[in-house]
Amino acid sequence: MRNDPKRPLTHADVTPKELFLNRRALMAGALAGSVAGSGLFAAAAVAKPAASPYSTDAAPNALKDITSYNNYYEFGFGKEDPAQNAGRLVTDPWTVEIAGLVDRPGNWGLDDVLRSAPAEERIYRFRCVEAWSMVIPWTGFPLSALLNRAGVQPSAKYVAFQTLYRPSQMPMQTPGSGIEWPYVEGLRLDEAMHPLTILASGLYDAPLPNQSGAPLRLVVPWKYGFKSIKAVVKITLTDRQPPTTWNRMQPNEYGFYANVNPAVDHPRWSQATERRIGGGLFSSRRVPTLPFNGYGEEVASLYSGMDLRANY
Ligand SMILES: Nc1nc2c(c(=O)[nH]1)N[C@H]1C(S)=C(S)[C@@H](COP(=O)(O)O)O[C@H]1N2
Ligand SMILES: [Mo]
Repeated sequence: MRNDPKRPLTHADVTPKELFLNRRALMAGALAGSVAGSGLFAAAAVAKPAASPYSTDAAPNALKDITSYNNYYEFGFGKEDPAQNAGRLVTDPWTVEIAGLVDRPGNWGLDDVLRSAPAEERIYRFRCVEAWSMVIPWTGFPLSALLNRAGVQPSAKYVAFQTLYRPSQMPMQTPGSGIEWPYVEGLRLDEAMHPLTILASGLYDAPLPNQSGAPLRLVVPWKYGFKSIKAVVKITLTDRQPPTTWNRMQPNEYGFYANVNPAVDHPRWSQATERRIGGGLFSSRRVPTLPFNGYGEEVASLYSGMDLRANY
């Protein structure tokens, strides 16, 4: 599903030009009034990121779709709740603790985290387990670059991720919500090191909006959306498969792997097709769901010999 690596597309190629130029003008205005970060790549989220051969050539959803239809249970269970409520979250300063089986554990400031690699634009298909999908132009860098800087020890087998726990700004983080906070996720180490796996800090060349997981979220495009944990504050290298929020809540419906798989239905609905969000006249059109969300060429080998029905 890759494009020709000799000339990777950016969303400028597939976005109506007028919209794109407008956005650039807005961005320039916003930039003029703000102070860019100080590190080598610290301005990553606001500078024009490099195009990537890993981008799909499918047309990205409009920024409005991407930022008004969200799952972010810390801010409410409705799709419109995050856009309404996430604005109150304070994302600066931000620290990511890197812990566990690494040579250099500690608290890393966001600027330092973003300095791990130059920012790239990654236009990825995004498939929620609820059978809707979008195409999203992230700005990010490979998680592997950060893990390599932290120095992964040979005994590490998994990577655990944790979202911020701050009930004063995340109103659903209460004991009565039915969810055990903070939201946690995990990947096998080889999944975490795969070049498609990114930490995203931006969207459409601008810093990530709060409802999208600012200031830093994971994006794993071949897995159901719930694996792509938002507002990451802790990354732990471990030798044991870590607990994950949705698996803990409904283990028979949501597995640890959660690879997009049209052949394995959710107990309550089919996963064979998906509803592509947005598109005006074409809204609500259903398209076939692809194995590994269309990234099989890149990632299927990670699971050779595994029963993908048992390891859902
Ligand atoms: N911390 C946190 N991360 C989260 C979630 C959440 O509720 N809390 N929802 C997940 C789910 S179910 C999906 S589909 C995606 C949605 O990402 P989006 O709102 O940017 O499309 O975020 C995932 N990451
Ligand atoms: Mo989801």
